Amino acid sequence: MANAAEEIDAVVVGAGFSGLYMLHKLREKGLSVKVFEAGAGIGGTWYWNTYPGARCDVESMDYSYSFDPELEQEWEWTEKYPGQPEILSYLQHVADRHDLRKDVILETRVTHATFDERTSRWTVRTDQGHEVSAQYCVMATGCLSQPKFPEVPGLETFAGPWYHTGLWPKEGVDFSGRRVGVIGTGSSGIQVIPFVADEAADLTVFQRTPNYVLASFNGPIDQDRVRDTKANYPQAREAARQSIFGIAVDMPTQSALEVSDEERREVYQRGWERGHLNAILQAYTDLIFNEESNETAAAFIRDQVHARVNDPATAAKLEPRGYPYGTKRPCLDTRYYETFNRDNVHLVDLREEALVEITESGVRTTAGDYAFDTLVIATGFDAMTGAIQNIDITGKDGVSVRDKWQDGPDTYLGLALAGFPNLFVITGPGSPSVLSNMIVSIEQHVEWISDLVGYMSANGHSVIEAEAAAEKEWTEHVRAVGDMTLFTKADSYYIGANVPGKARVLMPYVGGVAGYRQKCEEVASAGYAGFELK
Ligand code: NA7
Repeated sequence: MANAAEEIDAVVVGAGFSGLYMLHKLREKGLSVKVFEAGAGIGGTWYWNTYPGARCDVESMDYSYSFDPELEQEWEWTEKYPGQPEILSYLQHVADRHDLRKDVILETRVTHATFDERTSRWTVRTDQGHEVSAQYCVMATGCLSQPKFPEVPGLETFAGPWYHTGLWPKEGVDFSGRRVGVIGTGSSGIQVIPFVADEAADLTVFQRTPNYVLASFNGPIDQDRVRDTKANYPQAREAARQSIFGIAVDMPTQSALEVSDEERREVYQRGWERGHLNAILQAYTDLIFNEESNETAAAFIRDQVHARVNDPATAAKLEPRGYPYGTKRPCLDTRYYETFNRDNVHLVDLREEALVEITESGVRTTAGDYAFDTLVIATGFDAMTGAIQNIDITGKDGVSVRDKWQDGPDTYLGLALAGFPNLFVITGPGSPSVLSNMIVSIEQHVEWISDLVGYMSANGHSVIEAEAAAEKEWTEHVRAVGDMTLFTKADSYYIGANVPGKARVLMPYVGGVAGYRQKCEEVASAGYAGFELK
């Protein structure tokens, strides 16, 4: 308890991929660092999301740190797409290998971070009574870490157990013989549903928006791919850094409308069989810019739903419609659509009958009552800003991040906020973040921040703050680039549409990982242009 105002160099909030690497890099710079982590273990997303079927939708060979060449050679992934237990063991291995755990304080939630203008230091307080004074404060709080619940009333009145996918009990859940309701069909829902269906007596899925779900073709990892990648890891990493989404793919040269229907179908079929999140989305230059082009891919995916679901009426409900493909996070599945061919699985379309409330015995929609023993809440997260705004962060002149972000999360490069000196956000709004391979973006941010810290000490600076004009210009650029795409056409968490009252603004930067990295490098080589250093 209570290390009253202990003085250290840096506080890092969160011990997932970003917090652990930030700790490692700041230590290398000779800083004293403390990491506060709310979970009882390290791992962030991969600590919390332990529901059956939890899996990353970026391939194993691409979803790992690049900073430790020996580690990337030694570590053996077993499947094409890494499952949650494997990613968590990887992170635990990294923490042990780099002796990171000794500076991580678990089961401790940061509640307040307050900038003291007199000393130019952050006072950070936790729910366990810590009070730490630090020169730097880094929010490594994750983009999808603040769980969101259905907005309808009554969850607390439900008599049976209920589980949010993002807060899954570590001891697991036994669904056998139970009548189960699952609310939500984003990645978490579509991953957990086949596993619940295997065990439950009866499963009802409540779907509000049907997703574009691609088959993952997951399985044992291809050893040729492993050998090739390991033989060329530096080049493979560099190709990822110089890509749009942080995953190297062959870049298209044609519009979807420039080719014949037959050729396009063959290309989409090959993309489909590749079992990859971006294989279809990046098959043509304009799928994310032009609705007519996008519709060609959307229609192809709809056909796949009908090929996999036996009952045409159920398939019609599962067909993704009403928004362009790729503008909400598409999903990769294992057995999702086929699960609806089981006799014990039912689908409720919430666009036909809206959710009204959760009752003591189950779920009420405008069409009637459904009785359940157990509920699974797969309704996602208050993405990108939720975890940061959950902390009382107060900068200069007593202004809080919550106040500042009321009309949308303005940042400079998604890394820094005017009015909040020496505070950094890893993969924050205004950076590629959730629209990229998170590990590639995390490494870039962490390295940029640690280089900056090195630059400051080498040049005798102790305070850095984003200039308001630079922040405004960057935020306008982020929105302008977003407006050139179809991303604003869907009610997605990318634009805050999944949280009532949240500003409707496209939060991730869609200008691409490579261009963004170049901008950050230019800013740094110009002596941190757009920042004021003291
Ligand atoms: P997502 O992708 O935000 O999905 C949440 C799902 O829950 C989605 O189908 C939502 O429907 C649904 N939802 C949310 N609120 C409600 C209410 N009130 N009523 C009914 N349905 C609701 O979160 P996930 O956890 O699945 O995935 C998050 C990310 O993790 C994913 O993108 C990957 O990057 C990994 P909606 O679409 O909003 O109509």
